[in-house]
Order: sequence, then structure tokens, then C-alpha cells
Amino acid sequence: MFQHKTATAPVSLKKLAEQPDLLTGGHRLCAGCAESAIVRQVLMASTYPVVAIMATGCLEVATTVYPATAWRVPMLHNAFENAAATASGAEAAYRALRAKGRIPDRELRFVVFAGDGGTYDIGFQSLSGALERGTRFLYICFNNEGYMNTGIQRSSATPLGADTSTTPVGEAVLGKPGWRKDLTGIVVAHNAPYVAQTAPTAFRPHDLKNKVARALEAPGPAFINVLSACTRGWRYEPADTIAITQLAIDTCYWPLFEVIDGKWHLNYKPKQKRPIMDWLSAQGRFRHLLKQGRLVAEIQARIDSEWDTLLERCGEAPVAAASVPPPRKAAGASD
Ligand SMILES: Cc1ncc(C[n+]2csc(CCOP(=O)(O)OP(=O)(O)O)c2C)c(N)n1
Ligand code: SF4
Repeated sequence: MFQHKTATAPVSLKKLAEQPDLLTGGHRLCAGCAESAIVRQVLMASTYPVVAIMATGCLEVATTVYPATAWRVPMLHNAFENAAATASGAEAAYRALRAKGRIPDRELRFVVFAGDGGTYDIGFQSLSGALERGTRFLYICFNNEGYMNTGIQRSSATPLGADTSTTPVGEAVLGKPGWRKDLTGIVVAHNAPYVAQTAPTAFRPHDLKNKVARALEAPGPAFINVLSACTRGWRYEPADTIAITQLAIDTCYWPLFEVIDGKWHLNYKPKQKRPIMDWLSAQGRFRHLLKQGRLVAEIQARIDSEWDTLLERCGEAPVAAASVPPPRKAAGASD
């Protein structure tokens, strides 16, 4: 297994906060959008110069409006469907030119930033190709569970029952009809040396950056699926971004784990698993489900079963469910 110093010695948050921001403020992402916090942490975690490659989406549209840019690292624009292919080409050119002595002999890292629409759906073929070719790069998926930039359409990452503009709630339809795709598992099946799930939280602030640091040491492709709360699409107050993300983790809706050289590791096991209703009731996109006991029970059963499978893969013992469900106030959700 490849090693990285941050696996045992995390850099202090204070030290990281003193580093210059490689994504400046003043961009046009919504207040409360998790994407900028994620990019900052990714760039902070790298000890190498980074070349960013972006699929179009909220991040690119909000941070690169000509003639301004919020990026203080080189950034490659490309189409929605080919960010990973662009990374493959750029990384191959870098290796060839470096070997010929035509560029400085120093380590760089190529990092793709793309939304779930650009990753799970439209860019999937190019991601799969780059993983299969063994491109040495890090792919960060901002998983906000929908095509947010173009008006909150459903993607294959959108959860069952979510109200989106292409799965609108009405008498016949109760939001997205199917379960989300397990893209993290699909990437694991490509035998990438480093695959992980994470999310920006206050209670495990090192999780994201430690995973990035480990991913950047991987000898081949690395993929991190990052849950990225979206105040507009999920419909909650901007100040609640981190609290909402925490609920995803404590309900086991979005477990934190990594798969290194095919070996599964669980990074966080709640002492008591919170009921899925806590996660659903905090967001306007699930508001219609609160009186749909059968559907909520179906979601809970599926989450429980996926969590049990994950525990088994990681060689962990089961966790008790919270005995008294303390539903979070639905007031946090906005219409
Ligand atoms: C091939 C192609 N189809 C559609 C679009 C229009 N488009 C631009 S951004 C976007 C949504 C992006 O969604 P996602 O990748 O999930 O990122 P988010 O905006 O949610 O962060 C779409 C559909 C495009 N640029 N190219
Ligand atoms: S729509 Fe969502 S993902 Fe896009 S900038 Fe706003 S909060 Fe972020």
C-alpha cells in the first residue's frame, strides 16, 4: 500500500488557515455553497503545484467569468463531457516533455473538478477511460445530487424522492423515482488505487484534506466523491450547509470511507445511527415525503442495507440505531 505522511501526522488547521487562498473570494457561487470550501481544502492539502481541470458546472461558471478569475492556479477549461480525457492528455504531455527535458523537472499534480452531472452522467465515459488507462490524476466530484447550474435537473446521483425540475412533485409523482447510482463503487470496480467518499464537516475537519493528500500520492488514478451541499437545490438556509452535511453522515446516508489498493476502510462510525427522517426533514426538496411513511421506510431500509454492506466490506461490527428518533425541525428547510 502506498503511504503518505498525513496518514499519521495531520497538518494543523491553524497552519493550513495561514496559507494563501488559491481560490479567492469575490466569486459568484451562492452564499452557503459547499463547492468553494471544498476547492479551498483540496488546494490547501496539496504540497505540489496543481493544474486544475474543470467540467462546466456551477463552479466553473461562477469562478471564471471573463475577464475575471478566482483561480490562483493554472486552470484548464474544457467541455462538460471530457474533463478526465483532458486530464489524461495533459498528464501524458507533462510526462513526455519532462522526460525530454523540455519543461522544468518538478512534480505537478492534475486535479479535475466536476459536478455529479459531469461525472455520473455526461463525463462518465471519459472518466472510465482515464481510470482504465491508469492516468495519474485526482478526480474530485462535487456531488450536489443534481444539475444545479442549469436549473436543478435530476442526475443519476439524485436521491429517491427528491423534488427537482425534471422530477417535479405532483399527485402522480413523488420526486425522483429511482435510487441513486453507486458511482464510488463503480470507480472501485475499475481498480483505481485510491477511491474515497468524504464531505466538508466541522466535526472531522481533517477528513477531506487528509484524503486529498493521500490521493495525490497514489501511483495511478484517484477519485474522491465529495458530498457538496447546495442551498438552492436542496432548499435549506445558507448558514446550515455544514449542519446539513453532518446529518448526511450521522444518518449513514453518506458514509466516510476510503478504498486503498482495493482494501476498504471506514473513517467514521456514529455511536448511534440517526434516523433518515432527520436528513429528509431538514431540506425542502424532501418536504413532500414527510407524510409518506411507506416511502420513508423504503429509504431507511435501503440506507440500512447499504450501511451493513459497507461495514462488512470494512470488517466492522454493526452500529445500533438511535432508540428515540429526534427529528430535526422541518423549519430548517425552505420551500
Ligand atoms: C454536453 C453539454 N450538455 C449540457 C450542457 C449545459 N450544462 C452546463 S452546466 C450544466 C449542469 C452541471 O451540473 P453538474 O455537473 O451536476 O454541476 P453543478 O452545476 O451541479 O455543480 C449543464 C447541463 C453543456 N455545457 N454541455
Ligand atoms: S446553485 Fe447550488 S451548487 Fe450552484 S452555486 Fe448555488 S449553492 Fe452552489
